[in-house]
Amino acid sequence: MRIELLKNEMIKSKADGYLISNINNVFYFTGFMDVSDATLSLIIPLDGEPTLLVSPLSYTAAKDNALNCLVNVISTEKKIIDKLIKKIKLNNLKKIEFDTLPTPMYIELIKRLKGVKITPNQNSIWNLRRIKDEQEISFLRKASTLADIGIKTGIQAIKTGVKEYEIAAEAEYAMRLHGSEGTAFDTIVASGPRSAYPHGVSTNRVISKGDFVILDLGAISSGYRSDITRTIVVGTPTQKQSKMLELVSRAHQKALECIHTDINAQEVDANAREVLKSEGYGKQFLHGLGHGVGLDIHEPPTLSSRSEDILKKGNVVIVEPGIYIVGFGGVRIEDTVLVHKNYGERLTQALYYL
Ligand SMILES: [Mn+2]
Repeated sequence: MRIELLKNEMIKSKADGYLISNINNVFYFTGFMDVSDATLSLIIPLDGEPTLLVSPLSYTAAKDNALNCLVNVISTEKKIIDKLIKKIKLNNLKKIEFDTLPTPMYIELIKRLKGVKITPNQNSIWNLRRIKDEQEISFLRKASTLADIGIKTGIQAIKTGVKEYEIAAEAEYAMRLHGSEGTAFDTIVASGPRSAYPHGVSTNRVISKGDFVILDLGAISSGYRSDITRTIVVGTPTQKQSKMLELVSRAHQKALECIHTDINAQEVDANAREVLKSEGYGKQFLHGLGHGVGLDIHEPPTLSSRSEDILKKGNVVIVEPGIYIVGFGGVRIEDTVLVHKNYGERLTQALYYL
């Protein structure tokens, strides 16, 4: 079914073949997930059966799990290229599109396939992947529930004297215990002045009274990723801290209220940004409002001031406004959100303040 939809995209761009090397794309079209550093290739001729080329170590798993394609075992990268060239010639393909290719492979293909046009076209696949179907939405719901468990557990572990990585460990363990296939990305526990780093990772810094603590994490379910951030203050917040928390939650709420089908992503960003700007914190909101999520943690559509995307029913996006003050600290509130016709539904549901 998904392969047929990709073939429709190929017809639109006048391609007669599509070459996939990204493991998440292979999973999307065949249901087979290879290891993250796998060299593999799925070739889809417009007329003809798709063939998946995998390494000997992945062969049995691919045979058992890959649907809608033949599976061939290929022992080296050189042999993948030889086999691809054979298939391309056999099917007489003249315009092949691809998602991504290792540079040596691309150069080799160009060199040996004179007269064949080989061009990147990721949009064909993103046009499909950016709209989630019912099954994908159920996996994203599960991943979001697991992230809620992680955030609650992590927040309970926050107290003075504890190290950031200990909080990350507790949160990750809880998600794993409830069935997460891993973490959606490296868990961030950024405390004190480090909370002003938007990508703060987790260090051995010891939590102390008065710290902001940003906890940003995600889970994986059936390959699909979730993302949530909560910020807390250890002890009683100062007036400035309370103000920052309140503003960011208002910006977050504002974004959720305006999300619906056919709104420009740019407008959602602008609405949330305006809340922070109006109180003098516009410059401290360092990044875009958010991005799509699914098998990858960053996908289209993008919610930012430069985005040309338009939201559609079935998009799943991250909404993550924040304020970052160098040397002082930061606040971010983030949820994974499903776009409906008339509203945005929070799939991650932990309370803003716990
Ligand atoms: Mn996040």
